[in-house]
Amino acid sequence: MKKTHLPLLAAALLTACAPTAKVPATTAAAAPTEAPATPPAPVDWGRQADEFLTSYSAEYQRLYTQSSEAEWRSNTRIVAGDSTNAVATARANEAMAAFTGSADNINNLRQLLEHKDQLQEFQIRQLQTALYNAANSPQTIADVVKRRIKAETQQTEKLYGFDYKYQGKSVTTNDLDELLRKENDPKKRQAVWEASKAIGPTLKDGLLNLRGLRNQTVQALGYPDYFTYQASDYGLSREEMMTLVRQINDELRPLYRELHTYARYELAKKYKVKQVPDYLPASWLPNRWGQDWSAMVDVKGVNLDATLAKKGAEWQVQQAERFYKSLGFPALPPVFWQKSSLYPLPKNAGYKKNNHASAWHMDLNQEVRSLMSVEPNTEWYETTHHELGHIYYYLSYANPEVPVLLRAGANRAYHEAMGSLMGLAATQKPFLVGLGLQDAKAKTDQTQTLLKEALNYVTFIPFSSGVMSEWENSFYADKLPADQLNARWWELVKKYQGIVPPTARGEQYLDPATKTHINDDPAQYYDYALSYVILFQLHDHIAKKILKQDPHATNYYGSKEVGTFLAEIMRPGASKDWRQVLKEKTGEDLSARAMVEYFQPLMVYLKAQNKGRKYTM
Ligand code: X8Z
Ligand code: ZN
Repeated sequence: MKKTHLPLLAAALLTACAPTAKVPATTAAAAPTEAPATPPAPVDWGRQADEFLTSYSAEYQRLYTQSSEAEWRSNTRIVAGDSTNAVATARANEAMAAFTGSADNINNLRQLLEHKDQLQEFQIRQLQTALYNAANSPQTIADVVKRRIKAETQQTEKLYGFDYKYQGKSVTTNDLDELLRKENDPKKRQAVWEASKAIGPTLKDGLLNLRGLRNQTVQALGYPDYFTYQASDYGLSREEMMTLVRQINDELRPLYRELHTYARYELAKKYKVKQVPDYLPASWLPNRWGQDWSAMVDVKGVNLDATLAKKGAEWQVQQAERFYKSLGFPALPPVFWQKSSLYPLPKNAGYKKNNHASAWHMDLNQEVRSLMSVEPNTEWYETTHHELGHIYYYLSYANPEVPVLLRAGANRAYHEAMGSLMGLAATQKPFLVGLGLQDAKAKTDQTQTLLKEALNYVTFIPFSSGVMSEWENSFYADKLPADQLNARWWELVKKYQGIVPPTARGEQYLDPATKTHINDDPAQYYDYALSYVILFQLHDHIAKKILKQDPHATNYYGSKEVGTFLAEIMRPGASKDWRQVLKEKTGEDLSARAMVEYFQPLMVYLKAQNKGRKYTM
């Protein structure tokens, strides 16, 4: 989850743009008998827009900051049975909704946008953003918006207040993830996997309620459903977005098919199962949703986990900052270190916090924080780089050139791509050797390294562009019936990931809801699929054109040129068209070409490994 778009809403009537202030030039013209009247000045729409935006943005930023503060508390201090934070958060979000969704603001925005021909592009962009924000909180249906806000706050509390149990003891999601990476006994693995899904049913009523409220909210401003609303942020229709993610999935499918076959046989061997299953049991994979299988493979001569364990959790965050600094980015502001919540809570804390990593732009200016539960291992090492990508994106566009309303990524996927790119770069051998994190003399097998990467990045695509996007599209746009939620999920998991549950999962479960985004980052998961595609496009360009290195073996560390390249993408925020940014910076349109090319050498190896094996997808 990224906290870039908080619900936007609120209500100041901006006199400069009140309808009365916009007297069309022609209506005041008739006074023929009077002494020579000075001709009425035509309305200066550019100036009207400026005045409106100045006043709107100031109030927006103020309310956004209050909402962030309240949300931060709601996500970092979840006390069972205590509704103090929930009440305060609902209040702050309602205030914001009352402003961004006010009838006056909507009218003013629409009126100004009727005069696009007289406005500048960056004004139009801001007005459109404000109108997009209004659609999440239209005050014409204030009671629905209020109920949505309350329901979202309650869902967050349930989601992150849940007490996971394994073998009778309370465990964290970090504990469950670690067990899924390391446990070798298939029976125990199944129990761990089932423990990780126990939260699902507790979220069902809330999620169904939220579907209705989210759809109803955006319908008031003419969006047919919430999925369409989210896709429109890219300038795409729902159909166009689905076509795009299906195409990405198709392009990676041949490689995924090889990985799937390989994994079935290798894992059957590992778990000493004689009959190789046609579909992978979900509990065999080292991740709760089968979205990242990289822990399956250890590359000889590389043991990043062991290296990181020795360094400790704090070192990882500091190291990620050092990497960004080496490219020319500034040190993180002191407030980041003072106010972030970076590590797991002590067992006896007496409260819980959001267990999923996020980055927060508290005031749309220089106050940034991250919420993580960092432990020293490869997964958190990458996640730390990912979150700092968001943070440096925030800091980059929070500059006087970028108005508050355009302080966002070129699109949401760019925001996700930056830090993931740095995470990839920070695991490549020349980088690790350069920093003394890997023995320069150790021979490492390049194919195994590439396999491990594919098990991370390629396996993610059918999950993100397939399962998650298709399920949310069904859920919000196709009004998936309430008694088919889990059946649809597993139908998609089988079709796209080739994975099946270890035992039947009826409608008494709600496995999609175990993915935090389904609850609190709704109808946007394709952002991550697109971000991987963009990430490989950027990486390809950086490796070949800037560093003149093999994309499989780069070392970005210390390259100011790489830093400049990335900063130039981040600094303008959302003030440029995202397609144009990609074209200008890489010479390419959005495409999986670079990602497919990167993993192409693996195809030969996997085909050889899989020779004589049965393919099932
Ligand atoms: O949710 C995230 C980030 C949010 S800022 C940690 N990610 C996706 C996930 O965990 O499912 C990063 C990649 C995929
Ligand atoms: Zn993110």
